[in-house]
Amino acid sequence: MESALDSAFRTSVYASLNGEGEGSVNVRPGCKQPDELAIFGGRPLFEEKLHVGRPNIGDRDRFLACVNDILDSRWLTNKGRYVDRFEREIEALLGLKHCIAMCNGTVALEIAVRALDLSGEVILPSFTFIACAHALQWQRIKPVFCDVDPATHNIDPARAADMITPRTTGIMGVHLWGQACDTDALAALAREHGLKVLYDASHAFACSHGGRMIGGFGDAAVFSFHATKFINTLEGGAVVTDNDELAAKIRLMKNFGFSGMDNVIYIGTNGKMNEISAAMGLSGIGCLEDIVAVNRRNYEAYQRGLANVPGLTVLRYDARERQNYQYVVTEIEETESGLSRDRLLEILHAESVIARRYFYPGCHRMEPYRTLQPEAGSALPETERLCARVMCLPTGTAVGESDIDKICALIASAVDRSSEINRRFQAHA
Ligand code: T4K
Repeated sequence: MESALDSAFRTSVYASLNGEGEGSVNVRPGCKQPDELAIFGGRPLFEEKLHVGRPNIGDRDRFLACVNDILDSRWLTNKGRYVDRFEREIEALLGLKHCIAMCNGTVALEIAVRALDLSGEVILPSFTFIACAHALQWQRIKPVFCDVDPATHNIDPARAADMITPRTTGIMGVHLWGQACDTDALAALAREHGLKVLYDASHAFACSHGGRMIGGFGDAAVFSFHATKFINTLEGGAVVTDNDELAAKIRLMKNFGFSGMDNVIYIGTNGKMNEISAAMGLSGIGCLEDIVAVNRRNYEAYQRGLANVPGLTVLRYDARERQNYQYVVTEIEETESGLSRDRLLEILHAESVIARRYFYPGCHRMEPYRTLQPEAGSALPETERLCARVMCLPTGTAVGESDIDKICALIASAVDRSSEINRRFQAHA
């Protein structure tokens, strides 16, 4: 039975969530008293875990029909029809001359780095997935970690300029969360210093910048089509470019350097995408607008639901651009919310809401970089700040609007009772 106090508390939380005054009688599912929280022994809000990065499945029937066709044809990989169609559809969608599909985004990055003849030092953000740094270090290129713009979370061109040395050969910008880097400033920097620009556009498939599709900036760009990405090929990636020569080199490199049967003319590796992956990607592209619509609906539900929570902001997307809304990125300012990001994360995880601290703790704090570059953090104050504040919330086609309402109400009620929650944490410690 709910006590009068519980009921008054729920009412006040609901009212504060909706900016209403006293007297509201609504109770919002998800609101919890501290002693109802799963972290303190209560029943979790969700029976099944809600994940960040639950795959978007696309058109299942179309996919399964393609799989049957692939099996019937007994053509599973190596210059197959589905990979070819996948590449052409991406070229058309992005308005680019070349898409070279690969087995994953990391290999695509490695091949692009090599095809661009990068060496010595390459400047990139630390606030990104570790694959970016590894793709360089793997080829004995030093990743030079650069700070980010706190508003966009993307590489800060002014800080990048400070990090250029005679050994610098390129810049790897990452269009984080689907939002473009400052491509004009980076292009100007690259021109001035004779550098190559490679973009990691893994988060930015089907997003635009200044009305142009992302993928068309820099010397080349890389996409990831991992299961967790907006469009997935189970595992997969691609390099896109308008440069014919570079594209030809990359095509050789991803297929052992083969140019026709029995004829190897270049050093290469095996970066090929298989046919079933391409079929999965095609079924996703066929549903692209539907997936965007669900992501956008979810994003807007979070925005509404969290609008009045003190100390919590949801990263805004530029409504003038095409967005995929694949990530719901929040920042938590503990001095206002009363709860640290990590405490809130613990609370959410106990409730089966598996929010993620992307990209904690920053590449520079992971091996081998932590050992190789122990001082790197001193040049990365914004990165360090973001690593302690950012939390991504579950979204995608596996998450419903009512789930989001509950998650928002839960967060709001936890922030509302932060002092008591903190006392309980201390008592349990
Ligand atoms: N550049 C950037 C900026 C990237 O974000 C990434 C990858 C890359 C490059 C490299 O591209 P790939 O080589 O991966 O194509 C995940 C992904 O593994 C990784 O692909 C992704 N970025 C990164 C942001 O997230 P983890 O360590 O968080 O993965 P994991 O296994 O914890 O999965 C994330 C969540 O997704 C889980 O909470 C559960 C859910 N999930 C995952 C899979 C695989 C599912 O529900 N179903 C699934 O099948 O790195």
